[in-house]
Amino acid sequence: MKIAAVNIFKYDTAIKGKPYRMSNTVMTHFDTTIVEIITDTGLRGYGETCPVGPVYQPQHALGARAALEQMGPTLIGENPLQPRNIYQAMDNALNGHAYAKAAVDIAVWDICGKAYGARVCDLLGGAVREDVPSYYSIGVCPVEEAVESAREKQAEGYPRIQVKLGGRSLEEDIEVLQKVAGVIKPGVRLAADANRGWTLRDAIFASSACRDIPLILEQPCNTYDENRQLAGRVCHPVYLDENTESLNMVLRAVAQGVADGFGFKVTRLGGITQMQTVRDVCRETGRPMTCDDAWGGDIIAAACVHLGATVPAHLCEGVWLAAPYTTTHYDRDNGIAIVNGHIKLPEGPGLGITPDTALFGPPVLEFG
Ligand code: 0XW
Ligand code: MG
Repeated sequence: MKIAAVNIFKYDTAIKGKPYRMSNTVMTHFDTTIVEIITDTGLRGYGETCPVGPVYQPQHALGARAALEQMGPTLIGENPLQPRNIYQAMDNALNGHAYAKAAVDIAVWDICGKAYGARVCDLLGGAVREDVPSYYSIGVCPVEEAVESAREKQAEGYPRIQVKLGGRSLEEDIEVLQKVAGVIKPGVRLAADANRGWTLRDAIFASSACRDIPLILEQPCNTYDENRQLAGRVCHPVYLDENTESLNMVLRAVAQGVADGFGFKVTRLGGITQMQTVRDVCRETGRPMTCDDAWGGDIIAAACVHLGATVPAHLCEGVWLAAPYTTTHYDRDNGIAIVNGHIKLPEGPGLGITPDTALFGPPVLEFG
């Protein structure tokens, strides 16, 4: 089988309800990039990358499309049933830009599943559950709103609540954490995510003020070195998110004891091929992990759910989806949804969804 054509689409997804606020950015809509790979047998596979604006992380939408423009021609004629070789072809064409390569990689795994008549999760070693736990992320907001949202989302069945912090006074962050913790039900997990917004001082103060609350601190400070300096100075486990841009960073964070767990983004790490390895590193080293992406529609959601379904239960901290915050499904009949805080694995083959490309308008780039 050979890749005969590659189409790249750009699509703007609106946010439902209020803007989504994090320590360093406020989002009202998202610019996502979709990759369609067409094979010489007529099979089509879909991938997506949506770095949630240009500030959350160094990866951004314009960069993704520029990288895909650079790599597109070299994909033509390659065998899509060989994800590692496709990765090598991309690496030969462009250094870095894993988040753009991820969209191609996801599309290639979709094709593999369709060609072999298997679900992506089964190609990844097999699902350990069909109903994958999700978690709800409460944006930076006033304390009453955060408490109400935490109550509501637990009542809906979410087994984990993530509270966004940072970008305002530390006193307000601490109050939000303490009040939200006051309504967390037994068995529900709590994550405090400052999205790089805290100084070392803030993280140490906040952790000490909340020392009796069972929570994890997600990406409290900006740089890897700052987060490294938290070791032994905070009362809570520290998870890395934004700093994990490659398998090498994950290995380093584990070896140096910087990360007790991870909030992973599939595309930032380079796609399904890379996440499979990272998942196995976490299994070997006992690091809990999430299988999320920064944003995106049904294609990314499907990739995250297939991966999340293969993470051992004691390490699976959930799969975050943008679905509750957006209005559109690319696959109207079979879109990925959260019900009772959990996500049903789509039935295959491949990713198990069929995007309606008419939604995206004409491709912005075409190869082949
Ligand atoms: C909650 N998320 C998975 C969605 C936003 O893009 C940020 C991210 C995170 O955990 O940082
Ligand atoms: Mg995070």
